[in-house]
Amino acid sequence: MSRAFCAQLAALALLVAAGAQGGAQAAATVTPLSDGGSDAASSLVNTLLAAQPGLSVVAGSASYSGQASASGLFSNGGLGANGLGIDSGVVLTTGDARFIGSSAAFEGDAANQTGTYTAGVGNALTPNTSGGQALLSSLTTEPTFNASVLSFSFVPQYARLSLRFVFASEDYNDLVNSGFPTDVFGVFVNGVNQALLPGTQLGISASTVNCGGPTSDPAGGLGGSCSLYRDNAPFYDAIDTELDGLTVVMNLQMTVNPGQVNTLSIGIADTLDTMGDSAVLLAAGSVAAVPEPGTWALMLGGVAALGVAARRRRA
Ligand SMILES: [Ca+2]
Ligand SMILES: [Ca+2]
Ligand SMILES: [Ca+2]
Repeated sequence: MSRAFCAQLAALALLVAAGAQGGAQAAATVTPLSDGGSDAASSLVNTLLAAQPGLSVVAGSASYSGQASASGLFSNGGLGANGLGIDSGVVLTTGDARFIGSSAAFEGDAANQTGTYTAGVGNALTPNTSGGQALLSSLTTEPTFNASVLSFSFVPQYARLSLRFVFASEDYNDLVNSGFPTDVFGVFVNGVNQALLPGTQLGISASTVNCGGPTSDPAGGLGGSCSLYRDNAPFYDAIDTELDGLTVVMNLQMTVNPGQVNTLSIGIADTLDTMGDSAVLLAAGSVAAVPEPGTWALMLGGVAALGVAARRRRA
């Protein structure tokens, strides 16, 4: 190995280390669904399930409704200051899923573009032509379009189901406080949306999670939601994604019926028109049925007691 090549390797190692510490970081990599069939839906569901999910998926129940290119798997999302907050998992969008991986260069609608960009992933995207969907339409008085919905049925051992996600949208900040409707997103347990702004009955969207919009006090934001919001205004490149605004990582805890068949549907849709796409990032391994808090306390008490016993053995 030549000395010059060694120096190049060392420089590369330094660059990699800088990236790992939250400096420069490549955008997320997206693998869109090859088709919208049941095998593809199962692969998404299996990605979401924890190693010990505390539930059994009903065989053949996984289904995906929407355009194949709108959803898929992602990796390298990034956990640092300019990352998405979730490193890998499932992405559902109202456009072409790959648009989340481009840099924040476009204010407009990359996936339903009509023009050609000078460079970048925007030129390779597939326009989304899928329609709306009833579950998502239940969240708005407006018509829905480009809906992407992943569903499956399961029998949980416990009464609570967990899911970690980040909602993100090109509706930020143009439509916030504008009077125009924003895109809808829901996590439905047996048909009822559980993805609500904490302490409210409001669904999570650009309208409900923000720090005020173009025409309002920047210190605003509904119900203190500003603390849940990460701004990514175009051209500033604060976060390495095309999406103009994101929620922080949301830890959803949902009530389910233990020992019975439940259905989970996770979906997102454009409202009013197909423009200004939105996305939801679902964390790999974050779906699990978990015991009630009281049971957790007992389990943790048990773990602590084991720790004490171990220390006594070592002493
Ligand atoms: Ca954008
Ligand atoms: Ca769209
Ligand atoms: Ca939209």
